[in-house]
Amino acid sequence: MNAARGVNDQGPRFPEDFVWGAATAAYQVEGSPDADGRGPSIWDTFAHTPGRITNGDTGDVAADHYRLFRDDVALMADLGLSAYRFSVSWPRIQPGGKGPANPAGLDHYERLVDELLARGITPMLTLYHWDLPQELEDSGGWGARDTAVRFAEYAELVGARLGDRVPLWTTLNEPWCAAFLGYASGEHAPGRTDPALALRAAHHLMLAHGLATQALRAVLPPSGQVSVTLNLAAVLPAATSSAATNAVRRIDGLANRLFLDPLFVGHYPVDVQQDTARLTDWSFVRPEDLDVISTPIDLLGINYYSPTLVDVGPAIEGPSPWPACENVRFVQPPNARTTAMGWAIDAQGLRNVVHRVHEQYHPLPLMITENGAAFEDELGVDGVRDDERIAYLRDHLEVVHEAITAGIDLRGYFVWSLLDNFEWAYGYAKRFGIVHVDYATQARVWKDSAHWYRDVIRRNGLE
Ligand code: GCO
Repeated sequence: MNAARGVNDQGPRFPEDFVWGAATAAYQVEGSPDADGRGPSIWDTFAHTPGRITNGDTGDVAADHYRLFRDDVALMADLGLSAYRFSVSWPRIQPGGKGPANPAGLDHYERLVDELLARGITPMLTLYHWDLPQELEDSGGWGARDTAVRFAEYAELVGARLGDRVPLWTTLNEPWCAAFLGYASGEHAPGRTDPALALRAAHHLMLAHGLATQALRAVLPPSGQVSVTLNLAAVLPAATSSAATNAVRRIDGLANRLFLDPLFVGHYPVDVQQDTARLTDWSFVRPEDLDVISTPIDLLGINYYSPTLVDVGPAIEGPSPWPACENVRFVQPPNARTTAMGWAIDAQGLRNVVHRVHEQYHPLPLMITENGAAFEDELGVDGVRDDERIAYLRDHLEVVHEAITAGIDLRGYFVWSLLDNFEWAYGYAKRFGIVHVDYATQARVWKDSAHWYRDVIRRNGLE
């Protein structure tokens, strides 16, 4: 046992080329909302709407990553990261969501990419992590088919500038959240509560993915890899009744198959279309759309946090991110340990998701593009003790290792998140970082989990 923080060589080892990363997203970390010609996004509008965000927080400063990125890249190098997953803010590139690129916006991300490459860190670039230019929302947002076309234009602009240096591209982060939290429950920007519109939005997001994939293929070198990132749910019944089993089918349909089927099977799940027929006739889907959506990609990103247990119960009125599921209720697993978000901790859910995708969809290589947890971190004189986060990360990495051992082509893991950041409707009240951010001073303080993660990367495995 090496005395240096328990670095030993007894635990499971990962493949030599396994990608060890950390993830962030533009609106959650950058700040500088008006710098260099950036236009407003739907998250600027939403966060500045009273009552939407805990404590009235906004992303106006966040972790000031737009200005401090060089220091943060140095921190990534100290961690030993082999990759950094970040998102480009669309309204920095096209302030109004259309037309020629804003050179200063592209210049910023070129500086970030060059800084990463200079440190031997692979950039993984997400084109859309929810910050739609407000002008496009004003013209219908994801409810409008034209937004998908605008997204492909944006993808081409970024791909043309950075395609020679960025090897890993993700079109969308979590289209389920963008569609159903944004347009059905209204918990996220743009704050709409129209389930039929949310289904339209989900389709146009997937169409945008397909069109952007085609646009990227035209400008990337053959080595460029294109992916999409889905927050897939490990849905289980909370009871042995047929009603609970049907609830599983419905939530699995909306959370998982609504995205996986058009990508890898080439059509939408019929049962979901039947379940939602009273909301929409799905005429927004044109015959040629599914061929576009299922344009081949090179990698599937999976974000996983917590299992999903469902049963049936009295109809729940009011906005919900689950169209036509009024009588489905979500159940907390009994005696489950939970994170500061109230999310149950169970790494078996990650196992279920990865094996299901592998067995039922035979997709291309996989990456865990987000996994992590918020806990009530206390900043002490010598850093932050976050043993619960270390335990969470270790449990989930053990599942990742088991999946690889079982023959699943799982190529990398990105911890969410590198830094404490703006946690959407929760604002800064929830801290997911392995590095603490003092928002008053912007000081970065490594939590114990950062030291632990660095050791995992150094030994390429678990203790
Ligand atoms: C998501 C988003 C992240 C969140 C993280 C914690 O998965 O919801 O990609 O932006 O901050 O997941 O909720």
